[in-house]
Amino acid sequence: MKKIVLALVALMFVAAPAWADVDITCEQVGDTNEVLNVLVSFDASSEEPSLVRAFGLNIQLDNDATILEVDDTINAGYYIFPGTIQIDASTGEVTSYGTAVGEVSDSPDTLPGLGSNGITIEMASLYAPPGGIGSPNSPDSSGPLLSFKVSKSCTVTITANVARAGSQGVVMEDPDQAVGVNLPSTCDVVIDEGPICWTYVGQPCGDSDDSGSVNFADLVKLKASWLKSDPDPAYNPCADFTQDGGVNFADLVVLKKYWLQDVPTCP
Ligand SMILES: [Ca+2]
Ligand SMILES: [Ca+2]
Repeated sequence: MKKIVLALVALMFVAAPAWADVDITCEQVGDTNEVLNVLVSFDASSEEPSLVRAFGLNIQLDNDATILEVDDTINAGYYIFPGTIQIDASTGEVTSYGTAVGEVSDSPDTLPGLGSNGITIEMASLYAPPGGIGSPNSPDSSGPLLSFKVSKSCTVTITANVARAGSQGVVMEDPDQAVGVNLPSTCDVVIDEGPICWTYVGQPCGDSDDSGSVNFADLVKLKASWLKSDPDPAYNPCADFTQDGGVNFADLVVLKKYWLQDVPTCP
């Protein structure tokens, strides 16, 4: 009898996956408007047996700063975006992998998205056969997850999106595996504040007023600031397309280059 009990205990021990620890961190990686300035990383490497299958995280800024852009391509393993992926129903082919930024229409507790101060991230891996580290196409067990760009200084808080990934914010490859997720309480981003118009997507291409195109209105602003520099009150930073503190020939060159063009995004 004792042997049977021991055998059962041994079986249970084998069957129950080890506890997994997943650390999620965020850090500032740049201090200008030129770069994606916040990096979110993860580390699930402290325990061997399992990998993260999916992340569902809320990223919230503490003030009216906005999230302008997300790069969800920096981790090759977590390239499936269940909230926005599009699949052709007749062929089963993926027609668009979408974006990691979840849509409110997909789940009601989703944060508003790009252009607001909160986004919900949903990223998943897809590899087969399941089997953990070393299986074909398995993702890394640690590394960068995504980066994003905020418009001004703020404090970032990352929490679990419960509807998408449960109270821990991650789904393990083995759904029975107990997991403890360490989310950062906060992560401060300090940006050398530029004028708000420097965050307009087309401003570096000559769109001083965020109208989406470069035209006479932008030329008028450039002319009014011509050869003026900060802190001259006549200096209008919105007409400073090179964002170097002065309006001069270099800014005129930019305006000329994109003259009468639409610049919804600036290359
Ligand atoms: Ca314009
Ligand atoms: Ca300039």
